[in-house]
Amino acid sequence: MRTSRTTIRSRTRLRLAGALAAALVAAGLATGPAAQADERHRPAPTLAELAQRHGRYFGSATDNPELTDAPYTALLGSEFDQITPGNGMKWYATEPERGVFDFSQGDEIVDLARAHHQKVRGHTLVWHSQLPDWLTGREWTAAELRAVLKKHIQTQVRHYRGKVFAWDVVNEAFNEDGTYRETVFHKTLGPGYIADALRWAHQADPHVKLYLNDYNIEAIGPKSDAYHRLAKELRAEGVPLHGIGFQTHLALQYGYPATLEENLRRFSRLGLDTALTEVDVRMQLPADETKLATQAAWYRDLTKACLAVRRCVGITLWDYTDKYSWIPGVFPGEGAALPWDEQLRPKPAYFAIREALGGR
Ligand code: 9MR
Repeated sequence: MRTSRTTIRSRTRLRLAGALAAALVAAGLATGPAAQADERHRPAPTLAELAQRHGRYFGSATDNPELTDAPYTALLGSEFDQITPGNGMKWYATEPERGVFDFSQGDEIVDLARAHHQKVRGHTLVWHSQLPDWLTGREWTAAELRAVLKKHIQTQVRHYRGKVFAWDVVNEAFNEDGTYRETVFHKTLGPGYIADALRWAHQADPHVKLYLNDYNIEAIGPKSDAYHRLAKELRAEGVPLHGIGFQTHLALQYGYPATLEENLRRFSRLGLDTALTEVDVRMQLPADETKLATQAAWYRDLTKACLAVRRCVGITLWDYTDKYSWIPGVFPGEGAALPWDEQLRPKPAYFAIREALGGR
């Protein structure tokens, strides 16, 4: 087929006009009925996109057994820009026998996150819970346990170097009254195990952000005071601590932590990042409209608290759907804690988060 010069020229003109129109629409400059219709049909920005406008991430925990649920992983992959493995990077999973490492569960989640351009928070290196039997089933001398702890931390941090942007290095180190929790690590090594753990992790990956993480520290009180004191000391000694993770497992029956924003701010003033790392807001079942509305207000308020504090870097839900929440298994009669229900339908809390992030 012969094509004349005029046809080529007019095709080029058409193509240019199309490109120009697309650019105008993208820049929000196009007006008229067509552009307005386009605006109406544009998919709503995700929580991640809304959070990014504030320089924050919006993430969710997930767990390996759930990854076969396709509708679940579709939302996980599209709505969030950060993933935290709920269990897959814990000690029992990664070093099931002394010196024998298995990173398959964590790797599966890292691979999934990479496929969706999501970043990963590493959770967790040192915790008194979910430890392997070989560690809990015998006594250790301080020298032995130090060697075990150092090897565990450094092997795991090295494996995930460049793949996770932050680590919960020590999880849940304090009691409610602000005294040290009597864990195998504290009992055997003394409180210095925390500074050591941070230093060892830093040696293994000098770029990754290192956090201490705990629950019931959202409000100002004895437990968060203990973290404030420790963080100040560690910073003064030059120990590589970069952030504090506020798990934020809230429950309607205990009231909203009204000092959250002020608390986040006092940690920022120490030069630390903060993050809401395991957010859920549980209630006594059955859920009803009033409880769901209160829950939505709490999600709105905690999101706003993080946005109000410059160094609060992001928010992570402890999974995003009631279908996979840990709450009913641990607190019988309680649940409905997440912004999506068991059928993956968004609840009032989801819309409240959107609104707090400036979306509609
Ligand atoms: O979500 C985790 C759940 O699947 C486990 O059964 C549970 C065991 O304690 O741990 C859950 O995650 C915890 C997290 O690692 C640390 N903070 C408290 C979380 C809820 O227990």
